[in-house]
Amino acid sequence: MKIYNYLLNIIETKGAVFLVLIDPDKINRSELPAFIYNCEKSGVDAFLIGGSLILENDFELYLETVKTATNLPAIIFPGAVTQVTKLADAILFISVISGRNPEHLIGRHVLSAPLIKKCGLEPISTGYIIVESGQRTTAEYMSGSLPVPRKKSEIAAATALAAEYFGMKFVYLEAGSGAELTVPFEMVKAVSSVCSIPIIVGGGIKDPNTAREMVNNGAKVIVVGNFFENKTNHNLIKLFADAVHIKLPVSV
Ligand code: 1GP
Repeated sequence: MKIYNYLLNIIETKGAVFLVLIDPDKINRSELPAFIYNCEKSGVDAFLIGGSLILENDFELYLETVKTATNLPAIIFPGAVTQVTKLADAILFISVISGRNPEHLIGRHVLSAPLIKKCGLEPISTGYIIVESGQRTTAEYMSGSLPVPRKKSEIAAATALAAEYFGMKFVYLEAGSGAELTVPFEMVKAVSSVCSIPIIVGGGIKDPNTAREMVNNGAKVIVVGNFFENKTNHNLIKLFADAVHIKLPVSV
């Protein structure tokens, strides 16, 4: 529970957590130290490492490079059983609860649970709700599941509540990496009004104001990945962190 408690503590002290998602296929290993240093000094709270489809074949080496570069937690965001390594600090143990595909509801979990135990990794049980976001996303396609329609916030809220009753630790409202449209604010609000477990929101967030608005509507963890895969956006990391950390005064 070490990393989970670390995240809860940040929610308590800073208002919300800012996570940067690093997709090993998108950020070259040689560029990691500089990028991670920049994130760390800009106020990023932890890293998610992974993605729905990863072609980079040395996940272990990638994690080792991340861990050498930072003391911030590296949390696996798994797309496959091959993305389990003891070098990480924790793993989001994700069940795609918006879908009805048994493989992604429980199948992969049965295969990965013994590996996670063997590695001594902290599993953080997460109900993953894929939300319609314009075009079809990799998360949607790879999980073989239908997303929740954008205008059906009540479905997302009922699904999130079911996750809470299952004892899950987080609900993740996911528009998909590089999504055209983010999760609607109304949906974040509807979910946060019925559900007392913290809500992670990610997918298609490209500006600090959107990140802040997600938090204002009840999100407790904001994930940004795609936007920072473009180096010209790296100077904005701090603005995102400041926007997410609503309880902290903005520093210069
Ligand atoms: C994707 O929610 C994450 O799984 C982050 O999305 O890459 O669009 O920021 P982006």
